[in-house]
Amino acid sequence: MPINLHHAEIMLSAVSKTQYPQDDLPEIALAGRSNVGKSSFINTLLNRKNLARTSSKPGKTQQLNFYNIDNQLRFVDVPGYGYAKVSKAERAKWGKMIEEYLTNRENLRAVVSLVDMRHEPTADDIQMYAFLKYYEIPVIIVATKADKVPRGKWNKQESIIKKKLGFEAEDHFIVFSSISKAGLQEAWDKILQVTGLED
Ligand SMILES: Nc1nc2c(ncn2[C@@H]2O[C@H](COP(=O)(O)OP(=O)(O)OP(=O)(O)O)[C@@H](O)[C@H]2O)c(=O)[nH]1
Ligand SMILES: [Mg+2]
Repeated sequence: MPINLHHAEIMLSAVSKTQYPQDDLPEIALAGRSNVGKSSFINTLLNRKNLARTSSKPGKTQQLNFYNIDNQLRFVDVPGYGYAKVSKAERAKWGKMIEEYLTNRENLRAVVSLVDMRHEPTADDIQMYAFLKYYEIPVIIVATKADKVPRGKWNKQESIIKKKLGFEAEDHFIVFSSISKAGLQEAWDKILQVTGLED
């Protein structure tokens, strides 16, 4: 059954597992540093301007936001890491929230891990990828903001990012832009594949 993207809405926000949706819809979580473009990725895939709240102010998303898509799958927008102006206590709370979700959630099919295509992955990016590999969670690396990188440099940036992350061939790598929509079809193809929704 094709997915009707018009039937997408925020379902709930949660900080701990008692608040998660209690059904068995497949979930795709979005991880990445603050301001990398997680919420923009969701909006681009759903062809909406502002369903997932985006902002030029980093650290805006503070909870796990569950987006229901046509009662067939969910995107889970995870608060970004690496935002400097966050207290130690808040960071610890954040870590606990993310870990609880990523390590226990049966609905989770894959994590879309976003990195900024213009730069080398940060220490946090590398740690996140290692964490996901450790827990054997399938990863889709999305190198975003590709509109800011000249096409002639795409291959080089991809190699640099893969090397720094220790990228494993079993995972998927997509060059993406919320502005140019590069990688949009590839992202959907992969998501439908890992959620078992492709026809
Ligand atoms: N040029 C360009 N800008 C982008 C792209 N994706 C996101 N942005 C911009 O980057 C900023 C942050 O985007 P968000 O989608 O809010 O980032 P986020 O990862 O959800 O941030 P937090 O919720 O704070 O963790 C916004 O100003 C977006 O317009 C992209 O593909 N290209
Ligand atoms: Mg966000």
